[in-house]
Amino acid sequence: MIFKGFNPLDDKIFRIIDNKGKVINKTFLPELDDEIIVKAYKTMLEARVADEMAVSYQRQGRMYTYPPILGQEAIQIAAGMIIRENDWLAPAFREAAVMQAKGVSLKEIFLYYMGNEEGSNFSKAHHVLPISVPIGSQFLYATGIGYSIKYQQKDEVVYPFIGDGGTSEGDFNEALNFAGVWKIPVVFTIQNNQYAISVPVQKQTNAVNLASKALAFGIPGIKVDGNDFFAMYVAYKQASEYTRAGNGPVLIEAYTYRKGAHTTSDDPTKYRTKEEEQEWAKTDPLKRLRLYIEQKGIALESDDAIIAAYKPEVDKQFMEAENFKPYQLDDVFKHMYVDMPEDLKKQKADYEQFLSWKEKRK
Ligand SMILES: Cc1ncc(C[n+]2csc(CCOP(=O)(O)OP(=O)(O)O)c2C)c(N)n1
Ligand SMILES: [Mg+2]
Repeated sequence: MIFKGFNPLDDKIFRIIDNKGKVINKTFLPELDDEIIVKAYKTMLEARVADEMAVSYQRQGRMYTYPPILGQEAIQIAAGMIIRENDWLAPAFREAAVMQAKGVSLKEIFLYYMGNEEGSNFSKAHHVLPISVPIGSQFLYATGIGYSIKYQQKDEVVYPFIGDGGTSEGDFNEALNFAGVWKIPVVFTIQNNQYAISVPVQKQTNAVNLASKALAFGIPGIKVDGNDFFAMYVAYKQASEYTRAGNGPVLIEAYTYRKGAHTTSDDPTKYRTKEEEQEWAKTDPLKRLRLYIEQKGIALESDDAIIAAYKPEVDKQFMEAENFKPYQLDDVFKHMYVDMPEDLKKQKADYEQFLSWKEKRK
């Protein structure tokens, strides 16, 4: 068990390949077939292509907002390889790649960021909660689901995701406490991308690292190099086996870097330096895995070829989202209450008035 050898208080990081793709921790290198490694790399690159295109569509004014996952691909693709069909995914909002691994379509993700209710209706995905923008809330849903799994003695695991900033929320701490007490089957992931919008993680906590938060709740925690695909894969594999066997929850701090902006409304040049970005660029998860693959002599197409083959698919999904029927105004209001409260009725009337004003202005 990697969790035994890595006490979070020692602030060691679990890593298998270095920035040059060289194996530095052979004991833990997973035995994966070449095709699986190639597929993981291609999926990571495809996630990056979709992400960059999403930012571009938003810049063209065709989507309201988008939170890029750029730089965080290894975590999400590794998780996607371990999460089973019947397991549960409880995402925050920076999880587009792991959501796709679980069956959510790009079209649905685009619809969501176009403000269409149908973007939360994952037609082919099983056991995926909607995107959660209120920071931390998904951790409580995850523990509730985990408790019911344990109660019903089902063979399922819950995978909630949160950011470094989210760990300061009460929800995060309550969820870990509850999960620890009841030994429920949850693998908690913190994507520590070093920032909560403009707040650096150093101002988020005085703890030695975020994995150490597990100790207060009596559960295993581990800090993993989130830009090392193999390390993330092994961490998820062992964490899922541990929790599936009835041992209770696990906390994984995936140490990474948000290479892009917080969302398309943010400008990171206002609060971080070029030097810092260049330093982190050396740890890029795709670059590292490609170097590993090349050194092993495994055949792999060029990035250009993979990108060219995938771009039309992203465009197709985007066009489908763009041409999707507009949602009914009623849908926005009617699903929460059996009897709509007065303030909602007023909001609806005001909005209808606004729409008719807009229509007349044309
Ligand atoms: C309860 C709540 N408070 C504040 C916000 C505004 N907000 C949106 S994202 C964000 C920062 C999140 O940072 P982090 O948890 O590190 O996740 P990241 O965006 O880096 O993935 C904040 C404060 C919110 N959405 N919900
Ligand atoms: Mg963050």
